[in-house]
Amino acid sequence: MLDLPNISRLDGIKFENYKKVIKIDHHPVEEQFSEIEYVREDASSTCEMIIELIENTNLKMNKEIASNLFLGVIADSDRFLVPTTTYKSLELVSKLIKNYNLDLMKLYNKLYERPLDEVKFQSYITLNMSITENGFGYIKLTDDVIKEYKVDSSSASNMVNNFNYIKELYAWAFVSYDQRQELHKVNIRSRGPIINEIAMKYNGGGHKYASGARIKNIADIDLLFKALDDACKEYKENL
Ligand SMILES: [Mn+2]
Repeated sequence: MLDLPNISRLDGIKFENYKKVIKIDHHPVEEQFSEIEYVREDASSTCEMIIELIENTNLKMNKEIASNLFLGVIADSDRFLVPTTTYKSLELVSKLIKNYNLDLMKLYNKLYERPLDEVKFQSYITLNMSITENGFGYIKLTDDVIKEYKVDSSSASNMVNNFNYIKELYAWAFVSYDQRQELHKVNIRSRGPIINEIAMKYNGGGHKYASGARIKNIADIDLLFKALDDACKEYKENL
């Protein structure tokens, strides 16, 4: 299990089907769910931990593995924008690029190319997001809108990082409905207020500035928004 602080955030596979589980993660510890847990909160990405692990053991590395780990570091550290980024993160990646002659252009194209519909959907969010006077931005994305822009509900989650460094925003949350699991998925980001403690109260959690929550009862969404808005207010007052 990679990059996962609690089982409730696991998607797609059944945990019970596996005899042995190893967790490698860089989120603040929330629960222990496997025999071996290797967690380092100071790592900017989970893949950075794996690169180091391979370097210090006789585990194998080749160009394909190096390429995938490179993509993992870039995606998970949000291009080295997360506050846990250090010279070490860049050094580990730098060695991969050198030793395996990675074609960055090709890899970035693979990671960042996206359909025009998704870009239009991002514009829709920008135009329709509500922003409070305390600097909290939020939007509830309905199935109709998601259908209209021909994206899926996970596209909304992927887009949340693109709203960083907006002057009027300290924290922002996007909500979409997950039909399969019958719950509302909330993706939250911040560039000031601590949000993971708030998200943990709503079946979620994550990093200080990047968290998620899963909500069954629709009334809880407004309670979560209120708590996030209060956190923005407090942050703004102490700037
Ligand atoms: Mn991560």
